[in-house]
Amino acid sequence: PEHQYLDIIRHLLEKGDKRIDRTGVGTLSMFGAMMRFDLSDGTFPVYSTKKVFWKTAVKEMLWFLTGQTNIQSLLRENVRIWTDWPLATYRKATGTQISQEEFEAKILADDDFARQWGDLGPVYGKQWRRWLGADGKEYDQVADVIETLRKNPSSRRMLFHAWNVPELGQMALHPCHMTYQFYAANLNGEGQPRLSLMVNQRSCDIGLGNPFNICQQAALLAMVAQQVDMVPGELIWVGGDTHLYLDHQHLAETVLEREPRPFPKLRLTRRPASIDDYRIEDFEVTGYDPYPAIEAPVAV
Ligand code: THF
Repeated sequence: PEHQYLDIIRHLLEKGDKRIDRTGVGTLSMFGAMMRFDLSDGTFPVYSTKKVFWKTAVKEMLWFLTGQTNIQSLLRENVRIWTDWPLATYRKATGTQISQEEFEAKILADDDFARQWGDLGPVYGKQWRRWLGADGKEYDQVADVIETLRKNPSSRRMLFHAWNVPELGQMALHPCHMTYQFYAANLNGEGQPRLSLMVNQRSCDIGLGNPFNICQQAALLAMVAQQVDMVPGELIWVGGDTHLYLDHQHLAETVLEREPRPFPKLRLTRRPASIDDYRIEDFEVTGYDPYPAIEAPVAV
């Protein structure tokens, strides 16, 4: 199953279209990629060919689910993957060369500073949980999907979306993983229904972002399935502009030299009362045996 990931990387190295992207770093790019992971036996798709910090990725997903968009709450969980964007804004606005550590310390210590400089705008969490309609109402798309899964699980309308066109300009970054669509099967059969999730991602950093996205999306599927008394089925991931940053070629070559090991297993250790009540301690991952981590810079 991890071969799907390695095949995309190999394809990008061999046939990727070389271009200069928004960040100026440059990429090898392809359009249209798909991976499918069968999670029905408890598989947790965390790649082995480089160490993936799956707890950080799952914490990011839990942060999306809170509806928050300020990096302060992420930093409290010691997740630093979103700092670069507010940091770049702060440096540009103030003309100072404050270090990342110093900036993060200020965000943590000073709520006013965090309000002014730590917010990413109406990114994922806001759109998922509090999409502001033209009617002035806020829409909780995640709660709606869960309700539909309980009441009408054969529905073809079970999805949430982050691409809120009028608000794109206020976001620190346009949504990369955009739509999350759910599908329930085996509704009349023996045993529990099987819940699958398809994610559409318009833009994918295959070296850094994708390993995070895949395991956090599997974690989301596990949580939603548990909440609606189903078992996880498949995670289907579809990528639009799928690219390898030119400064990630060492990462690409290293993972291709490594023989993938079996995926670990995920077990949720309790059944929280709602989708809002999960904590990182609820995720028990066994059998994860990765090769060493590979450092790579993130393009901002
Ligand atoms: N921008 C770019 N260029 N790539 C991305 O993957 C990306 N994201 C989010 C928003 N913009 C993006 C940010 N997500 C790491 C992982 C995910 C990120 C950003 C950075 C990262 O540096 N991971 C390292 C270290 C992890 C750690 O320090 O805990 C790693 O080795 O995995 C895609 O959603």
